[in-house]
Amino acid sequence: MSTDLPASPCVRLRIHEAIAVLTLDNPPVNALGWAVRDGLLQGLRNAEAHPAVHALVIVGAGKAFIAGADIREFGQPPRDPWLPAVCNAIEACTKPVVAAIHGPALGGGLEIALACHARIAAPNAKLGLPEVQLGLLPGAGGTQRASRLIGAAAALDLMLSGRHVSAPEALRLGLIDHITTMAEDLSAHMQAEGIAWARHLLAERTPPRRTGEQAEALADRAANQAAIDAAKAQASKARGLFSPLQIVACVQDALDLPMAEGLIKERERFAACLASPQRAGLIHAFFSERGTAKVPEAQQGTPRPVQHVGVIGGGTMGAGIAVSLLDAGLRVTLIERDDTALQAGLGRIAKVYEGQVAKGKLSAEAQAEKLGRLSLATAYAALADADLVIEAVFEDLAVKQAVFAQLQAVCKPGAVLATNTSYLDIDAIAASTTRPQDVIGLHFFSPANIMKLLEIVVPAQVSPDVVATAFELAKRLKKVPVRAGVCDGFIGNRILAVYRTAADHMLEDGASPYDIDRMVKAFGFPMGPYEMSDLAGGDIGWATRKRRAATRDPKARYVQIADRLCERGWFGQKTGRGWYVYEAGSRQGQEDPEVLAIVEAERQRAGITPRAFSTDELERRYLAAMVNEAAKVVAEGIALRPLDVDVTLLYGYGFPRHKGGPLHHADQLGLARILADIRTFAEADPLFWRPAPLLEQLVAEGRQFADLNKI
Ligand code: T1G
Ligand code: NAD
Repeated sequence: MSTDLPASPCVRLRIHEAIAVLTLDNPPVNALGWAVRDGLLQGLRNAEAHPAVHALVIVGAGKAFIAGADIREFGQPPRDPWLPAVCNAIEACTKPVVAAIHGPALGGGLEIALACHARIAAPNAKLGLPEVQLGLLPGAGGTQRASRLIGAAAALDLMLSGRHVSAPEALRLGLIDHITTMAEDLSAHMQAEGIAWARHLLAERTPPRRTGEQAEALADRAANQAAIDAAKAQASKARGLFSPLQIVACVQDALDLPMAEGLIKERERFAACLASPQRAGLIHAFFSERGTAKVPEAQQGTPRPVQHVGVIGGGTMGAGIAVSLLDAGLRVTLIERDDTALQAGLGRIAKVYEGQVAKGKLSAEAQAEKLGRLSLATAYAALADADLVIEAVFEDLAVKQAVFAQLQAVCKPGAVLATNTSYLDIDAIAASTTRPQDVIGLHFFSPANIMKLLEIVVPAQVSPDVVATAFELAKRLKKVPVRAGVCDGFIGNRILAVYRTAADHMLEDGASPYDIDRMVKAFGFPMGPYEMSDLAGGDIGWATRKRRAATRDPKARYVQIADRLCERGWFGQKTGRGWYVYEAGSRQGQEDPEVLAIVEAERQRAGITPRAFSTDELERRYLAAMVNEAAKVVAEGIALRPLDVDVTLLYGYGFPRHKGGPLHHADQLGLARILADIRTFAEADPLFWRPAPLLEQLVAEGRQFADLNKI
């Protein structure tokens, strides 16, 4: 027999024969927004005071336990009750409280569970403290309770990696006490399992076991201190990230201080993280990467079924794309020009899996299963029943149009025809076929089986179904999709070309390529433009510059330094030298005085007297060029919103995630300052530094790029 007690919009309270069940119901992930916190605290108080209640169970409705604090509330004025107060009330409850977990129990969600006196989980549970990924730390007692329950090493691993652990690992760690069976309606199932576990505790007369009072895991002081010292050393290397070191300091407190004091210190450090611009940048990245898939065509179109995918060209990209498709469980047919090239393509694919097996990341059975779904052919007829084909042949319009001519002849009606071109005009490729409505751009990034970004390039005549199919495919490949319009270089490569040109201008005007790379790395990128060129191969950029020579504005400044290196065959890592010199087999480049000599000679040829650049000026010019071109890309609709540019640079070009992307960062710096910089730089080069009208408009109206990010 069960009785309902007064509840709140997001929290139901029902008594089942002496066991009170608090069900959190705040779709989609039961985030702990104000109403949930308030309802939970009220419910807890009501149940604790109710004479017929002997124990409590907390469970989530729907597919999740609790995915944490409501991230949308950060940066808003805080409202009582605060989550720490709710957790402390649960822990202090005089009656046993059981957390019955299914699906995600993350951040504040796991902190709620840690404050409970017992935790049981379904086999699909995912537990974690991922706050570091948002520039925060577990600020509702998580740093103190997790350390006391599982020890410093395990707690630090969870909090510094932000990874989600499975139920079996959580049991091994001591995060949970029991794993239940699986069921269709897991919320109802976990309610029943929770009630059973509470009855078991009552039968055992087990008093509430308060995590904050646990001491065993921290008993071995030396071992815990060693773990903290190791984590501190690691966190100090985290390229300027703020919250990791705060997390380590909290765990040190857990080892040194009584619980109450540790909680106070945790709150102080949480507030410091909250105030850090890194929090805003990382939360912007969190919601932006979830926003890029919200495109008009996703509403208008219906994805077509995709099971069999053809890949034309088994080179660097074709092979990586094939691996990505096989990893997603799809059937793949690889087409190459001839058997030799086909075997080379197969070799590239097989090499990826051999590497994974060798590292123990893939079993031989799984390797065989994936390769079992791969077919090879030189005849396009093999694609007659393909649902989708991705072309990744040489970057030459005529070669690609010839491929599409063959595809339109053999592929079934409704098959999606995609190109992986980096720069070419996809409208021209589509127009060369009789089925332009089926042609789309799927621009993967190298290595295609690793890089998460996928630019989905939407030509003029494509049908919404085909765009919807592309976004559905991106989800299956676990890629972060960004919708892009057709232009030279789409979103990412177009903006890259401009900030790279700004770097070349600074280089010719007196800056060292090595200082520029150092500045870019200090800013937070994994590498600078010249290191990046050496990694990707200077010959690719050279081919692009040659292709563009015919249409380049004769009035535009053109720096020839890179051409001088390419004329010498100095393409970078693949030739042992480029902007840097590479010892055989090493990817670590050494600065090259011969390159500096070539630069100096080019300055003389161009009649330029070199001048000094401060690191600040290098950074301001590099960023201003990026933001100015990005504003043009948004204004032209090549990118739907500024967040699409941010996600593209974050996932495809190494823009530091804690800065949120170039346009979020520009808002943080102040658009007026950036526009003023551009106008200053334009005095010497008005053509390159023509301010983007959108940037001028936003500054004039006192608005930001963020105002254009309506999802
Ligand atoms: N707050 C607000 N919205 C959230 C949310 C959250 N915590 N988690 C998810 N959403 C939204 C998301 O934006 C999307 O919305 C929808 O839910 C589905 O999410 C005090 C400080 C849980 C593993 O970091 O990792 O607690 O786009 O598309 O792939 O110490 O969401 O549909 O409008 O990602 O199935 C810590 C964040 C918070 C977990 C589900 N918690 N979430 O993945 O769906 S900080 C987190 C996730 C904290 C305390 C601290 C994932 C997921 P929309 P989704 P999914
Ligand atoms: P690649 O030279 O490594 O591979 C191209 C492959 O296509 C070769 O194996 C070649 O044999 C094959 N091929 C050529 N013509 C063919 C035809 N008619 N039929 C079947 N196969 C044919 O080149 P890549 O680096 O893989 O680039 C492929 C495409 O991907 C290009 O459009 C390029 O711009 C684009 N892309 C490259 C990168 C990158 O970083 N390399 C990144 C994104 C996109």
